[in-house]
Amino acid sequence: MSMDVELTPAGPEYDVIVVGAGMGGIYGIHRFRQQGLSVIGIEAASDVGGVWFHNAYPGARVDIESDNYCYFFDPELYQEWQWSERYAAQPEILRYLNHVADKYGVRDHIRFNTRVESAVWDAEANQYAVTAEGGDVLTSRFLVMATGQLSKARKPAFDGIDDFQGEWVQSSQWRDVPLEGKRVGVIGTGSSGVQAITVIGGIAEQTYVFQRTANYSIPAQNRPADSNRFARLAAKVPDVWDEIIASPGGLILPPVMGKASDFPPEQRQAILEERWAFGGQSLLSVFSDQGVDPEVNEMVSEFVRQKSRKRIDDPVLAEKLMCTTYPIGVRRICIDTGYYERFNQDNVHLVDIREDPIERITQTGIQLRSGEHIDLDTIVFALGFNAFTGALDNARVTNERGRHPSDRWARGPRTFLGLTTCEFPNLFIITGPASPSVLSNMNLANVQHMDFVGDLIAYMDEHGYTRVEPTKEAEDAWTDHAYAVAEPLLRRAHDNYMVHVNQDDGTRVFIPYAGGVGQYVEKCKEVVANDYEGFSFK
Ligand code: FAD
Ligand code: N01
Repeated sequence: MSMDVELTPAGPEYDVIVVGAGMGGIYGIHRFRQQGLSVIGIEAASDVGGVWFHNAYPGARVDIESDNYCYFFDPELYQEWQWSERYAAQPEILRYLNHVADKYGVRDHIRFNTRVESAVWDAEANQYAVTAEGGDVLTSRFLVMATGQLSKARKPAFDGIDDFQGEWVQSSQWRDVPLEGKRVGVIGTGSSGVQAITVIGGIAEQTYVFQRTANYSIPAQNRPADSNRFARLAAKVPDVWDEIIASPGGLILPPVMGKASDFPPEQRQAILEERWAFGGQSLLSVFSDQGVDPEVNEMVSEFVRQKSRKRIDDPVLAEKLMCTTYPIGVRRICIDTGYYERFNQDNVHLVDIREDPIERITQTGIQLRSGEHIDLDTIVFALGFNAFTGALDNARVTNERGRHPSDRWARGPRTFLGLTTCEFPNLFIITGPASPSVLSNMNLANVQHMDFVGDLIAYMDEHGYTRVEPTKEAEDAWTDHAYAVAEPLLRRAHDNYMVHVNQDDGTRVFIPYAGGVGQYVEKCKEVVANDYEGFSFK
């Protein structure tokens, strides 16, 4: 097959088309090429990086330690890139991803500035016909959707937005907008908002934070990277990979301590203090029962609130910033580098839009329901994503019956291993629903999925198979298992982008796989060891 990336209307044939050139796509293209497959990547953006290309808002950085959130497949790569900070910021991560793309010659195999508009399975030819923006059609035996679970931004849909005469921007599609000396409004206080506000609050003349739901935010305890730790990890890269891939979240964290009731109150407090000092995600898994027992969870939540209140000078304001509407860990926790302290500045203002909602955007700012008007030069929307299905739906993957994957998912996603779904042969949805996905280190999640797909294609080629899809039994069993694992979790009971709610009867489906990375990887290994049990081949 031709490796020529110049496309003709008829389209050359590829073994694999990889849609998306984020962390997953970059690795997938390299991995598949390494095993001798012909591959083309198609990316809507002008360059590699995915999330780290698009989310270039001030303050964007990782929420897990950078020496875990990177590639381990080549020890030389690991050893030659020393992160400057414990939690690297977006520009450094984007530089790293560019470095990886260059080192492995990935960029030459990507068609940039090209959005996939549809991908239709041709059952007779056993191939996908992928229509790119502009009308070019490319065909491939396998379709790998590395389009990201958090890549389709939730659009701002406020009345009057078109009237605004200042500039507005979405955190997830960042472009430079005037901030210095300006009155800036930020709407949204999830991880993106918290990070952006922390930095914008130090740049803008006035910053207005429009908060609908207060979240928990924990200091990252960011600092320059520890060179001794780096040397230790770099000396044993494959072992570190083995360790993180067997862990619950796909990263090195202090261990879960057991049930809270195993410890007397003063020891519990001491453990929590230790975790606070460690920082970041570590407070989410202190006690084994904090995700299922409301009382234990409230003890951890209140510990975090007490610590957070002390960061804010004004006690009334502090209460408004405290999360009291859901238990800690139910949503992905915000990890910050000075968020609450920004509110101690006279020029950073909290606007509680739960109390006084946004009525409309005007020519000159934001009008609240009470009639109050806030004059603004710039508005930043950090409203989150149409997670899991947003980007997949946009690419209009279509089977021979004219259906799209999420047509089958009206009552919650149904997949085998969060990677494949019935009726869609040769389609792989990377870090998809019912895989650890957004609950884990997503670099690892991407790499593990791409390796699984690469091995599966090699197995098919060895056996002369041209078509693979999961059996209905395997999909049902995996979906049931994923639902059962999530059943006792507090997080299933609270609305957020990880929960699918059936409107007719209120049943709730927790979308990512909550059994942990280690358990998930064991299941994948078992499937492979049993000759890809759960898949049907032709
Ligand atoms: P993405 O990086 O989302 O890449 C998908 C690519 O597909 C994009 O470039 C997009 O343009 C392209 N694309 C989509 N649709 C099409 C189409 N139809 N045609 C062509 N191209 C298309 N995870 C962590 O584990 N730790 C973190 O610290 C962390 N921080 C994050 C910070 C932010 C601001 C965000 C938004 C997410 C963060 N995540 C984090 C989650 C993040 O999604 C993953 O870590 C990871 O970067 C995802 O990589 P990906 O390759 O799967 O997808
Ligand atoms: O999105 P979110 P995010 N009017 O959905 C508010 C990853 N990530 O981009 O809670 C007013 O969490 C909404 O309010 P409410 C990480 O996985 C990681 O921040 O619905 N407000 C909420 O405050 C994360 O989980 C990092 O009441 C509206 C906010 O917008 C995921 O990405 C950094 C509104 C959305 O929060 C998503 O995070 C960034 C409306 N109409 C992202 N609509 C790291 O730290 C929505 N909101 C690594």
